[in-house]
Amino acid sequence: MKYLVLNGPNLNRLGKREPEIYGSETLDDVKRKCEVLVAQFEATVDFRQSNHEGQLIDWIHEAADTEVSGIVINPGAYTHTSIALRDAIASVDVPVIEVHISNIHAREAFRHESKLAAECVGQICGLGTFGYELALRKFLQ
Ligand code: CA2
Repeated sequence: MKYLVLNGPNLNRLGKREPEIYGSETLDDVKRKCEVLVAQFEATVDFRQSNHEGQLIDWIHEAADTEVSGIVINPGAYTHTSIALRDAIASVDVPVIEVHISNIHAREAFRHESKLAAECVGQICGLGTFGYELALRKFLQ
């Protein structure tokens, strides 16, 4: 089985600023943890990051055409704004789990709403980068 982990805007800065909100791990650290986890299940993971909405949409479409079994997405701030990403998730048969490192419900009001969550299997937030592993475990079970 192969899985796709997508990361949205600014997540390439993880571990470089705001450790009190996002922790001190870099996105490369998270990638390695995901790779180690899926290898235990003889699966593979393609871990990607983009600052561009259209690129994330193209990757979601590509997943549907390349037999990806599940997508884990941290859409970054596009979570709260992007009808286009929501439509992309709705347009594919691949199950999607939304992940946030921070607890978006305990932060500014504009972060409380997700435009994507209703089209996802579920949402994990506030559990730090462990959320990525939990989401993958759901697919791997
Ligand atoms: O908690 C999350 O994972 C978020 O998706 C992160 C987004 C934020 O807009 C969402 O509301 C919640 C922000 C990603 C930016 O990451 C940074 C990393 C290091 C320093 C500053 C920002």
